[in-house]
Amino acid sequence: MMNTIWSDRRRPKAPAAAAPESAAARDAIASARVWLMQASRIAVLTGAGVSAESGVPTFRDAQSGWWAQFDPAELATEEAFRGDPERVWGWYAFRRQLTRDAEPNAAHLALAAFEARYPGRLTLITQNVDGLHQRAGSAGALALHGNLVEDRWLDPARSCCNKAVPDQGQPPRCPICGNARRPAVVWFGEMLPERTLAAAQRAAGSCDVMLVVGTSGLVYPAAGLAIAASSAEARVVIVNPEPTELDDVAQLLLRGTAGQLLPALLNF
Ligand code: BJW
Repeated sequence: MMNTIWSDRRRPKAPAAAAPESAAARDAIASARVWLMQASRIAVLTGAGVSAESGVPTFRDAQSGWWAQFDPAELATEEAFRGDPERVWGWYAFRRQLTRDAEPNAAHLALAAFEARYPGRLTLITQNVDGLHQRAGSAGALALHGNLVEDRWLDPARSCCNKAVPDQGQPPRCPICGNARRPAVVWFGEMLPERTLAAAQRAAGSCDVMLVVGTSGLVYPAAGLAIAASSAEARVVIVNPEPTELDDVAQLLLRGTAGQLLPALLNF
């Protein structure tokens, strides 16, 4: 079994592009603010980019993303875990520590403050497993892809599976049947939590405005929520320093970072 020491060997992240200061950019931000002020229901779909300014790596950014260094098929599938549990468990243990050391940034805090100011007006849907929205105060965030700090049984628990014995570097196992604990996240090919996804679909289908923040829009069914919102006549606003797969469904593209733009959009 390969004994991997996880370290951060990715190249340093290039500085994010500053929010454009042009008159057109200012007008676009002003338009988005008006839409948000007028909206009774706002849905926000976030991805890894919203945590980038907290120092948590994204998946697909060309130099700094996890998939620039590792093959997702070897780390983010059940097959990978069964094939090399020590390697996958080690990667998650490394990421758990990394996110424990991270703090919510201005984007997480702006969303949480808005929810506190206008209870029930904003539904936060996140693909992130890092818990930073929740730590910022967004307790009701709909976490589509699970939670990095929790784990669960790999196979349906049997009557003997009530104790997991830790094992150096390996996932803890039931001492009787060998069932293993695995991270409580959603890997490729796995179903999303049914009720959470249904609540997200309801929010997407009934919102007046959807903000799509810090996601490449490549992963389904999460990306389909922006398409559903657009089909239901919501205004879709994308906040991202780079182009995304969802740009075609957006009415406004705000090219800047989440930490710069969300406080400016939501401070009313
Ligand atoms: C900034 C910034 C700053 C940088 N500010 N922005 C329909 C069509 C095609 C394929 C499928 C389909 N339906 C299902 C599939 C298969 C698959 C899929 O979507 N594959 C595609 C890749 C092609 N989906 C699934 O398997 C899902 N399950 C499912 O559908 O079950 C039913 C089913 C099963 C089998 C067959 C068919 C149906 C499950 C998906 C689970 C995704 N899991 C992961 C790992 C979670 C655990 C972990 O963390 O380890 O979730 S993969 C990874 O991608 C993670 C993320 O949540 C997810 C999305 O990534 P995200 O957040 O968009 O990050 P990036 O890195 O891609 O983008 C970051 C963005 O931020 C960039 O745009 C930057 O520019 C930007 N950014 N700094 C703002 N400061």
